[in-house]
Amino acid sequence: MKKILIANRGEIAIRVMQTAQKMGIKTVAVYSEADRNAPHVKFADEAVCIGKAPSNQSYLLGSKIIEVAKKLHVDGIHPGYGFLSENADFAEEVEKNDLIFIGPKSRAIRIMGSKLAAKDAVKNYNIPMVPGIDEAITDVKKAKVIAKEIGFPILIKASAGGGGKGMRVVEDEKELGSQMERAISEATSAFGDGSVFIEKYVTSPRHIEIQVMADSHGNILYFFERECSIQRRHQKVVEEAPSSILTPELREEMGVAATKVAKACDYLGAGTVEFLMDADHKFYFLEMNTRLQVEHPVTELITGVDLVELQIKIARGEAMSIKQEDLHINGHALELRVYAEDPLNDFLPSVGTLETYKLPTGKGVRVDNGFEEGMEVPIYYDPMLSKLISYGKDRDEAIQIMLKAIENYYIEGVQTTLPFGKFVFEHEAFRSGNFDTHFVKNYYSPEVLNKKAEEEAKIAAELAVKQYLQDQKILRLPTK
Ligand code: MV4
Repeated sequence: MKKILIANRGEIAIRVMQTAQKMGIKTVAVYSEADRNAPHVKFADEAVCIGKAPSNQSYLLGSKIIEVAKKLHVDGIHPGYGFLSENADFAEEVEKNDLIFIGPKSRAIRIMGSKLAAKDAVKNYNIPMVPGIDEAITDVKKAKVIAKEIGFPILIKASAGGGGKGMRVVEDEKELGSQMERAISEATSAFGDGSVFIEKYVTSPRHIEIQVMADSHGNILYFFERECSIQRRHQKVVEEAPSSILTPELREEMGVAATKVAKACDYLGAGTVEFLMDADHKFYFLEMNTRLQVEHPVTELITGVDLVELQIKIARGEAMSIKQEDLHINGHALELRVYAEDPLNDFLPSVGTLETYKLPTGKGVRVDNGFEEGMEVPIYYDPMLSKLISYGKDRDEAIQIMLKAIENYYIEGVQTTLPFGKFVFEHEAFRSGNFDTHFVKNYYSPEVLNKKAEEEAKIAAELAVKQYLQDQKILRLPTK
């Protein structure tokens, strides 16, 4: 592979290009009219404008991107995350045009894109699953029988669902009929597929996912877990590796289960197997994400492996040279997603120009960034500015480094999730490791953030007064 095209923008496009560069591979960026001066365009060896700002007229135009790739004699396409990364038709089209899709085969993408197909694929592999059914259901009477068997509360899920869309918690039998109707109509309008199924509702789960890598020679490795329970409305905000609640035994059990899921769909490349973990530390397979994930850096830091490099080698047909026994967890890593969103105003996108934009640096600090000072934050795309990542010898050190890095990250012109991150990393529940997916809902409100800011301002003011009085004393000395 001599040249690859990155079908993405922002930090992930740059992240992928950095590794390509390191491997001596030339890079091609694609961009929309809104991204003409974006850092990912400047970073690439070549760059081609593919359309107007809205993503359905640019970054989602699969055929256009393939056309560019062929014209520039590209060997492979890296899709990043989001956009076309989990589009099975695109992956197939790429291969049909004699280009390499740096990712799994379209068949695996298709299977894992449907929760029911995924359940079906893994059913002979002895993977722990939440009690429930593995086929679409429309008959309320049947649903009632099943729900009683499973026991309330139950959860209705859309097979084609993602990001919590089409999910309905049902507390008791009399709500079941109406909730099922709603779930089916929501799924139909959102995904064009009204298939829903029923699972036992795990009330206070943690979200723990396993990174896997599979090559074309039959090797499948797991790169341990990421804890992603700190999320807000299905949007992750803080991730870490390792999880503070896994024992070595549990870690191995989940790792092996994850590799079996990969095997079940004949997986290739980087993938993530999501599990729920209940209060008794029992884990259940949820779904598999068939892409490189936003939070992959925390895994890179604790394993010392460049996952993008491995993706590219696998796509070239190489066998992984590492063995499972070679992989170990070293230290602890945290990630904060820095969004241009206002934590004091319901996390609404905060648009504007980055008047000041200075990244923190130092030992144990990594920033995967897609922006620079003076740039506007486009309204057309996900408002994530960067990922602030810290690495320490243990969790406490990683938290300290993260807090310092937040303090040394200077952004003016837009509101960001930096203060929210500070709130999380200072919170007792986070520090103790005793939290679940309800963390944000349970502990966060704009008031607590305001109150904290007020207290800190007060302390700062007191310190300033003290210093002033000190200075006065010193100044007076000579006149004595
Ligand atoms: C669940 C669950 C509880 N019980 N399934 C949310 C999105 C989709 N990936 C699956 N999700 C959940 N499935 C059962 N049987 C709770 C969630 C859930 C969740 C999962 C992971 C991270 C954050 C979450 C927030 C709310 C609900």
